[in-house]
Amino acid sequence: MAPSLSDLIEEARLSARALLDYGEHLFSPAVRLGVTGLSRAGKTVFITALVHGLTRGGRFPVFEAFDTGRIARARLEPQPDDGVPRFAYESHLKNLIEDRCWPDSTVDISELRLVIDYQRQNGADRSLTLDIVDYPGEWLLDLPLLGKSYGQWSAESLALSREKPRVHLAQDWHAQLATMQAEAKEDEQATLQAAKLFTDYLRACRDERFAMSLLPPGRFLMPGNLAGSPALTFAPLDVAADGSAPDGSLWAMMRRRYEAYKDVVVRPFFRDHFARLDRQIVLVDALAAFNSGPEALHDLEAALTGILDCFRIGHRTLLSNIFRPRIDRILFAATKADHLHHQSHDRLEAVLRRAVAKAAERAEYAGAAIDVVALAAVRATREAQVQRGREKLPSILGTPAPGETANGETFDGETEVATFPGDLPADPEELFKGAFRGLSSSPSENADFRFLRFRPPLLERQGAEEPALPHIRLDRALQFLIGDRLQ
Ligand SMILES: Nc1nc2c(ncn2[C@@H]2O[C@H](COP(=O)(O)OP(=O)(O)OP(=O)(O)O)[C@@H](O)[C@H]2O)c(=O)[nH]1
Ligand SMILES: [Mg+2]
Repeated sequence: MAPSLSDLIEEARLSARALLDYGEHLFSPAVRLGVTGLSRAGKTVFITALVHGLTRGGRFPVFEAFDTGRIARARLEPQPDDGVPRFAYESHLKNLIEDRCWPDSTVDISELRLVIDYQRQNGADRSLTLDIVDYPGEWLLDLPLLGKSYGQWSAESLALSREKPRVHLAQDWHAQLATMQAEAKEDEQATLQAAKLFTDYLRACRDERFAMSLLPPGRFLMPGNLAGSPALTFAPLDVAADGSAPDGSLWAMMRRRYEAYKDVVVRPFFRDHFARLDRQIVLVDALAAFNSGPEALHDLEAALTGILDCFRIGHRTLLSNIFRPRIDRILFAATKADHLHHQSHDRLEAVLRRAVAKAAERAEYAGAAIDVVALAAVRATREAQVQRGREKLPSILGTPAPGETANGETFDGETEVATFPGDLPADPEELFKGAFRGLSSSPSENADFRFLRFRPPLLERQGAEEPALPHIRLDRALQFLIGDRLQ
């Protein structure tokens, strides 16, 4: 297909930006690390723990440059991108350490600059600038829309909404859809109604019981300052994927707005943020999918495939040799591993590896190295063996957040309890075959997994020193993401 004028302009902008970044990097080595994941995956906690560990001296035995003492210090510098909010590190850290509560949900992109002074293996002193960019995974899942027409997107969205368990949640929207004539005259009120019912359906899919992951367009559930604008007021119609819309029709209006969404939301994100990343970590809350049931796990798998495809999208949609998407390392991390006994940590990793396996082959082909890890950026639990009858069960100890309930008991946020969250199977295939029960199909007492939300850990202070935050495998993530840049 011949490139359109807008593709060419887009490419020229990208090339100019890439050259500018390249010029800056010539003089001081830099890495732009993207941290993404769907809502509540653990992005804010991950970045806070990572920055705290590097600047205040965490325990990172597997992060070689740190462990061997070659890192002299790491310090925060002013956030360099004038149009992007600074990551509110200090207030997130206060939440975790002083208040012992988790930081609030963040809906926008934010950025933080960390400079690491280190000694090269040959003895020379150097500094590495690490720009950390926190952005919603929902924005990433929008990138595939760039390659889809309104008709294709409508057909795919409708097909997905007719699968279980989505079809039950889509009833109201489907009923309204059946009353709309795509070729009739454009109608603002019908479109508003359709967009509202479609958004309600997406929101219901995201609910904890169903924990669906694949819900584009991402801004429908996090509209920010675009709420109510035409670019966010459209919905799928039951039209032929390759059909043509009559002028002035409802169909033409929906299609125009879908294209506006790509122009106003998706392209700027691709150009200003995604295309500038060097490394990427994708955080995944696999436990939320286990909690919900087999359909949520399959949906997560589809979302991860969609995410990995994004890392190849530049190769297909951009033309020049000057600019290439630069991401050369992608780490998939299952977060909140502290909810499981350590015997299950490798198993959690195996589930994630299985979920990204097929898509990973394709991305590796496109030039990026991929790895998988199960981690807890902040470890909120300890381990214990609990006697139940004759059996000793490997359990975890933690302080459930106030209001959490288990076996009819509601916790006050002060008492520590031992729980048995459930074991993951040795063979991940068992989960993918659907051999487990979750909240989407059973009452909570029959679900195979039960994860309580714990408060952040109580830390012991020694003198005025700020205590290190305990973690699980955060150092392995660091080694993969930046270890090679500190050689
Ligand atoms: N136990 C434990 N819980 C965690 C950890 N990381 C995140 N959580 C839990 O997951 C929730 C979401 O974490 P955030 O870091 O706010 O997630 P996010 O991806 O930034 O979420 P949004 O800003 O809403 O997109 C927290 O409120 C905690 O309950 C962890 O390492 N251990
Ligand atoms: Mg956040």
